[in-house]
Amino acid sequence: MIALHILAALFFLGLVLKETQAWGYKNGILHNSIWLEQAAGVYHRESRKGRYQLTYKEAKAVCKFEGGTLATYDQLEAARQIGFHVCSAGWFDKGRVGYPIVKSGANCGFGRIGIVDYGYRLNKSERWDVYCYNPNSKECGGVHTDQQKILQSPGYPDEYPDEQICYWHIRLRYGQKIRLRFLDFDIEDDTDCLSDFLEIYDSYDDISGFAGRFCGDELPEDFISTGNVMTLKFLTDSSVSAGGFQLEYIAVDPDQFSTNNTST
Ligand SMILES: *[C@@H]1O[C@H](CO)[C@@H](O)[C@H](O)[C@H]1NC(C)=O
Ligand SMILES: *[C@@H]1O[C@H](CO)[C@@H](O)[C@H](O)[C@H]1NC(C)=O
Ligand SMILES: [Ca+2]
Repeated sequence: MIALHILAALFFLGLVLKETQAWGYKNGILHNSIWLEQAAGVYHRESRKGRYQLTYKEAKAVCKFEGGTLATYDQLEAARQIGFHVCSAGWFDKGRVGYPIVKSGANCGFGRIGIVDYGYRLNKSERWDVYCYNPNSKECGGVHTDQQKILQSPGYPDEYPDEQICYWHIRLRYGQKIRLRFLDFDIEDDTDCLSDFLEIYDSYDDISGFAGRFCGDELPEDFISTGNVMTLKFLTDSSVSAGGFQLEYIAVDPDQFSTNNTST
């Protein structure tokens, strides 16, 4: 019995020591690189029609469409602990509704920090956004944690299909940045890119950190993230396709930040 207690204590101490090395504060947010992989698969989605349009059944379908499931409370909390902050209430596992808040603000989360939890909803016809979990990547979007990778529109180098919704979430190690470089670019062109477009977000969701919307056949400039996460969103409408795009992302380590990237 005593031996067991000692073993348990040693085990716990080992965990604590292992954990502390990986923790760090940045912008007042506690980040933990160990949790990164576990939390990487959590993401927020809204309906194509806009905010707060999904019933519970539709929310489940949205996650399933991308090969995922509704996120559990623990997955959402793990993601929040490493900086996942979204100011929109969404369905998650077992018909619960809430959203993850990292930084308190007057307009969001009632000044609280944590999962703002609306509880288990009795009325599953209510309309909210959704939080999904999918740790695996697929051709159209997915969560990517590799240090370097080529991403491309579905079907590339053939023309992309109509009615696509792809989100690529890139999450690298805490401290790293992400550098995007476009290799090929051809998306149905129109003023304001309303038909088909690729959007870049300097964040882990498609709500904050909007950094640009692109269409046409001009190669967008390289882009470097401010943190270790980035989101790319590719939407196509119901007619007219084009050649699609191919881009490469590369991890930039802290010691490379000072190097100015004037080369292309
Ligand atoms: C459930 O929610 C929907 C959408 O808000 C509403 O139209 C409906 O009346 C609600 N049903 C009940 C039984 O409250
Ligand atoms: C990078 O560019 C900035 C502004 O152009 C300059 O002030 C800085 O010295 C440059 N850093 C290096 C390492 O070349
Ligand atoms: Ca189109």
